[in-house]
Amino acid sequence: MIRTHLRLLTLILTVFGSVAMAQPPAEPLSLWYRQPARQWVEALAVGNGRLGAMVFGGVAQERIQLNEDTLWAGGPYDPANPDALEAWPKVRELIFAGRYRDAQNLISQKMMAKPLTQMPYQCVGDLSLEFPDANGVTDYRRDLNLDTAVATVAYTIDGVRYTREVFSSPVDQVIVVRLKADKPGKVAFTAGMKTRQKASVTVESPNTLVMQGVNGGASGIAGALKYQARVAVAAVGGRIVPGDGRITVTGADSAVLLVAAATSYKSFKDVTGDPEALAKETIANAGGKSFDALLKDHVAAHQKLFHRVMLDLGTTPAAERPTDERIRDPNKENDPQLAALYFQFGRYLLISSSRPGCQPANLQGIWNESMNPPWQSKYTININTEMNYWPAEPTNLGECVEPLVAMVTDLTETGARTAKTMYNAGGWVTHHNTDLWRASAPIDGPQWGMWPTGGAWLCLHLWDHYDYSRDKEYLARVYPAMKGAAQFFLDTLVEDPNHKWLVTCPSLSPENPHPFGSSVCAGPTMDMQILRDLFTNCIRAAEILDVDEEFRKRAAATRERLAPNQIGSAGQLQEWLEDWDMKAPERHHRHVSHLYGLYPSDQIHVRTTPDLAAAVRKSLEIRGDDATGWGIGWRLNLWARLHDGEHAYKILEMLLRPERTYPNLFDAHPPFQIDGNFGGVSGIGEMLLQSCAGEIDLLPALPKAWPSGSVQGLRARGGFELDIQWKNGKLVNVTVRSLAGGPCRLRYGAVTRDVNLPSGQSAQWDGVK
Ligand code: FUC
Repeated sequence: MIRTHLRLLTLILTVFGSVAMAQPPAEPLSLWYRQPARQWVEALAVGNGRLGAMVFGGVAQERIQLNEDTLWAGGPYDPANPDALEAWPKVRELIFAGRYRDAQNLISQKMMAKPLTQMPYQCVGDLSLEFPDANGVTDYRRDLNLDTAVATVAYTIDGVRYTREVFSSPVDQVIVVRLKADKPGKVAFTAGMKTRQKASVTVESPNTLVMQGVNGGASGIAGALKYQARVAVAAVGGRIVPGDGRITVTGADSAVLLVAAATSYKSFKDVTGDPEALAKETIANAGGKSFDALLKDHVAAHQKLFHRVMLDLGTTPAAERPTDERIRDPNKENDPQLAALYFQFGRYLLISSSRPGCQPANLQGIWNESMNPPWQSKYTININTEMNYWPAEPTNLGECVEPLVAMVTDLTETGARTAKTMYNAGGWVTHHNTDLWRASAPIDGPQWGMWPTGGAWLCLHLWDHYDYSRDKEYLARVYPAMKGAAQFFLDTLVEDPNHKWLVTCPSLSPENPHPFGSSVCAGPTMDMQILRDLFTNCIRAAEILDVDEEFRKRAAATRERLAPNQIGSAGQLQEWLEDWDMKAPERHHRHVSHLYGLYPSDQIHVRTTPDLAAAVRKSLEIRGDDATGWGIGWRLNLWARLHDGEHAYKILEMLLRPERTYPNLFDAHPPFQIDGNFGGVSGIGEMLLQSCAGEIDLLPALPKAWPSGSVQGLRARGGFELDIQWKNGKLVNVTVRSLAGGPCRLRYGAVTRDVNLPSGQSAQWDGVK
């Protein structure tokens, strides 16, 4: 209704005004703008998990910046430092003697990776399209339709309506660009490519641009990859004229460009692929299909995942405005649809950056224009990579976890080498980062890198994928990786002389300095929580698979001896073994690592451990609400888990402000880092449904700002799918469908309902009794 009125108003203004103003796109799940992107964080992202593009939408010149997810610097390498083994006992002695700075210095000299930094994720380059007609533009709009995963640019010049559509097909493995005009013979442009890689651009007559190159080295590791990108141009009507590194089209009715790219990367230890053959074959296959068929297959593959969850938080007139205006000004008008759009945009990003068979979503997903991006756009696994995958299971995108599982499987190999070389331990270990080559040794410097618990945290995702699907064959496949992660700690945990608990050492509470001139310490709270989960999940898995009785006993006995969660003198949850929190130099630190126990874990829960939950609340209050993008994202999930909907909403509003969200809805750390987008999605999900501590909690943190709404298709542990509807702040109805068969307990406030459903069946509840 509101939409119709506004359209009418715009139409009247258009007719009586001098310049035609673009109207909002028909699909409400769209990002849209009235001007081309001037900077990268205004451009629109498309991706098929492997091939990414940023579409700028210029009128005189289109820039389509390209990525391929295996184009990183370097080649296979092993950074584990053999000097570590000898230094390790000494480091432990220094830490237990309270000589933290000395320990840090020794780690710096003897235990860090060689080289000290990992390899950067890089870009392929740009496809540029230059257009002869660019003056007198009216009615300009560019948009990204999240429902179809197509970016569109449209404008009028001299009465001719020009349209440009771009999508990255997961089916045909090409980026497709179609240019058309609503009058015959009006499509004309020159296509070219450029890059900062060591590469050449040539034309293969009659119609193909070929960029051919090699990746660079970094930190002394030589580049070992070849790559190739090909752009095949086809036109209806008109002429295609090949030139020197450029292809010109004139007088066409429409044109379609197919972009393929590949590298020689086969795995972290094998770079013998043939990018030319791959790119050629891909273009040949896609070229055999019509544009309509390419589009239809692309949309179907996207919607198979995207359509599983629908979210309605209400719509106000603010939803008609261009996306950049809504972000710039989110608080002036009540705009609940912006949160729904952000939620679905995050799901769109996960689908577009992490499909089975691809690399996992890195710090920027797959979208990066730089040769040495911030933090190399790697996999930072002391929060960022995990946060990328927080929404995967609850928002019904379980398939998107596959690349992460595959990466963990690789890490069991490289991490076993690191465990042996550095610690002479069994199992496998990964420190706070990894890259395309699955490097697993501590990097950057002891105060960030000397943290052995990254791989153990990743294993939570392996377990969660089982817990949400109850797929036992899958569990059998990933169990060895989980067991290997646990094995490393069974071999390396040490008794702390003070309390006689078993602790990690050396380690740190991610990146947060304690009061003694370092962050290096023994047994930080987060490590203990992660290991408690790891051992618990290994034991559960071994029981389900009926294997490894001895190992189970050992894991259980070790778990009992881990340092417990402790409440400190300020009533806070202690971040370290000792009560150092109030003396630590960075009290408002962005990381909230020790609160892992509340989220993503459920060791701490408002219902089952109220005292510890109150201590988490205290810690959060001390830390403060403001942080980097992902720091805010984590706080959002934590406040939701504390069942404080108003506080969670306040944090969500902070995330949606221009300081934390760019015009193209990418999260601003700043700079762009995709984890905040994903943390935002899971946080919105946690406000509506929580599946933890043995129950499915409905609307546990519903804010007043969303009085009525509905969500369909959220997932819960045990293999359940739920549709929830609420009105005036109260649950109206929930439908729970069982996908795996078995019991669950639904909770709405103080009321619970036990349901036991055979697979494929559903039940309804109104939350009253
Ligand atoms: C961690 C964070 C930084 C940044 C980097 C990629 O080191 O502390 O804020 O997100 O990862």
